[in-house]
Amino acid sequence: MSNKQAIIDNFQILERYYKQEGDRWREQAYNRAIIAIRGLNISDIKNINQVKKVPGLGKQSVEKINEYLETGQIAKVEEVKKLIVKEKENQKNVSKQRILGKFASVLGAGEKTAEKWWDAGMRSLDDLRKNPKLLTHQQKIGLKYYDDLHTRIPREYITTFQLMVRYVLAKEVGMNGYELTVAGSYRRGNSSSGDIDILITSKKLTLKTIVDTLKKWDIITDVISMQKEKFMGIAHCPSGQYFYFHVDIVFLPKEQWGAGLLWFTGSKGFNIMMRAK
Ligand code: DCP
Ligand code: CA
Repeated sequence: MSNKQAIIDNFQILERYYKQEGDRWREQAYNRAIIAIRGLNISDIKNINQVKKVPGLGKQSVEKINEYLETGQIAKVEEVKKLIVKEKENQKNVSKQRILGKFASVLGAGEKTAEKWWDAGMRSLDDLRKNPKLLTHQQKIGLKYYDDLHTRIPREYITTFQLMVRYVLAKEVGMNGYELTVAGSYRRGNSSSGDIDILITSKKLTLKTIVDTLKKWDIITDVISMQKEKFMGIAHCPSGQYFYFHVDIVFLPKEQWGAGLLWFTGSKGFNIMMRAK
């Protein structure tokens, strides 16, 4: 490589470094110097006298060129090179962390799953959606409703939803056939909630018949898991079908109602304190 090109390369490193440091004055000085060297009407720089008194080349730049001609490198460039590489790696790490964070926020995923997806070459939620083989049933649902599931549910919406569920269940077994309470943060009076937690007890209904009824009315759209006493899934208001949310239904025998209500109302921190006592 000619000295001329090598000096341009070195000055480009300095320009980038000072840009990174926010030193606009030096950044521009090296930018002007690069333009000046490129514009020189000589094929190479062999002697420092060739670049003295060139418009655009300040004292500092001439000194650096001299240093290069005498030693074959510029100390400042060697020093900042590593810092620039580090900054690049840093940016890479930041974006990797951002993607891992997003992956871990998918319903049913955690830090380990996020790492696994990263290692499989996944870099976005859309990459995941195109690779269903990497996903569990729950994660598929998490991706399908990703934005909705990360939107808080307004209190008024939960109130309306609850009325609708009460109406539908009353159609099945009458008003006195069951007891229902929305617990969780809603029962604690919060103005919005992350999901809807419903507690039900009934002598006439089972959890299965409740879920089947809500499915039939197009209120429950997806089942995440179904156990004897607990349902987890996705629901929406059929009239407002563009917003889907997470619903947990806990079904309890009447004699466990009080304890269940206490547990399911929380908060989590309060429950931990209570258990400690
Ligand atoms: N709960 C608990 N221990 C846990 C998780 C939950 O005791 N590890 C109880 C207390 C919670 C209730 O279950 O209040 C409902 O759990 P949620 O995760 O739905 O929490 P919240 O309803 O309190 O808040 P959010 O508005 O985020 O849904
Ligand atoms: Ca909740």
